[in-house]
Amino acid sequence: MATERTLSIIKPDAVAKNVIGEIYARFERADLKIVAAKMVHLSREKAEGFYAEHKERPFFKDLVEFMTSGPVMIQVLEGENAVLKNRDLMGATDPKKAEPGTIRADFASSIDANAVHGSDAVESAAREVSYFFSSDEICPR
Ligand code: RTP
Ligand code: MG
Repeated sequence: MATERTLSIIKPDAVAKNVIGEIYARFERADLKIVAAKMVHLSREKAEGFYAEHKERPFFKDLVEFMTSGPVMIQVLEGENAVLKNRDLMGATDPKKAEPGTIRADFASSIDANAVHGSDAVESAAREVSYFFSSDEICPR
């Protein structure tokens, strides 16, 4: 297995619930290292650009509205198989369908307010990491 990087976002609902540390602890327990992090209140333009692949979907407007409703915590996770490992920790998009013990099962309240984002492939991870971080903001260790 290869060392990978993936982009993770703790969404406004989970930041508002004050569970950043609890979610970080899950990353650490799974041997994912946080190699970059920033808290940001996304602008509409930045959120629309991030979710551009979904711009024709019926939920796009609500998604952008939600992602700009409060600050988010954005991090780059590094480790073996990081992309899939983070998706497993997150659980299904709809928290009602998420496995018990996953981040979304434990902290999300709806398919919109679903606590976290994680890149879905190595290719999208590279694009998403560079969308938010310059190379000098990433600290491999
Ligand atoms: P994410 O990109 O946020 O990690 O979530 P995901 O891969 O599990 O889901 P994706 O299909 O990429 O959708 C992005 C976000 O859009 C919202 N969504 N709403 N109402 C709906 O049917 C619906 N479908 C997706 C979710 O908040 C999802 O996280
Ligand atoms: Mg996605």
